[in-house]
Amino acid sequence: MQIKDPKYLGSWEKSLEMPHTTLPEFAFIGRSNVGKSSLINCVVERKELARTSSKPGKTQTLNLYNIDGWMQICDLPGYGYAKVSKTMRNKFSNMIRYYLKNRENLYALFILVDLRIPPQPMDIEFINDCGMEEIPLILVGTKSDKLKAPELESQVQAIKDALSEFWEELPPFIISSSETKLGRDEIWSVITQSIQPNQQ
Ligand SMILES: Nc1nc2c(ncn2[C@@H]2O[C@H](COP(=O)(O)OP(=O)(O)O)[C@@H](O)[C@H]2O)c(=O)[nH]1
Ligand SMILES: [Mg+2]
Repeated sequence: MQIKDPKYLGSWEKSLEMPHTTLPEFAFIGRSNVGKSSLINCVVERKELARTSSKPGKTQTLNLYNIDGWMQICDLPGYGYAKVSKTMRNKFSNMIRYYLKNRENLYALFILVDLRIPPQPMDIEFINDCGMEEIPLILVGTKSDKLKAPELESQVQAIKDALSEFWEELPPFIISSSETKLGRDEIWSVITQSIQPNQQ
């Protein structure tokens, strides 16, 4: 995918106030520090479109990007960062829940999980909740460059095992790295396929 002109449209605290559009939108979410900003930058091939930060929990808004006029990316706040107060966490989850339930042009949600650590209950819970809500989702394992092949395989399996209690058929799983660009093409093919399922 050639990206010509990705644009940051702005940040919103309420999804209701986000600009309405019929352009297909794809959202990205994960725990703080999972590598979400890095992955979005990797996907759109820009170094600093989504700001990467070493300070977890900084992103507290819904950030919107228009990609070459044909689709949008929504960068959702990281869920469950421990150093944010409980009220803030609730506010985040309400904001996220509202967006996911009401954004009419949302095509699919990419849920990022860190491959370096064992499956986190918070991630599993969030993934299961989205499943209950029937939100089309794609799991993306991040930072795969940090693992050797056997470790990678067992981590992916551990995540799948943790989910299989709940899921009859698991959602698609993409292994990614913003360092090596692994998974980038697969993410684009999921996006284009979900916009035009009958093409190719
Ligand atoms: N090795 C490696 N580090 C990564 C990767 N993606 C992100 N990181 C690092 O993980 C930290 C958090 O990344 P960031 O994109 O800001 O995470 P966010 O909080 O989810 O937006 C930063 O120090 C990144 O450099 C990756 O694919 N490989
Ligand atoms: Mg970020």
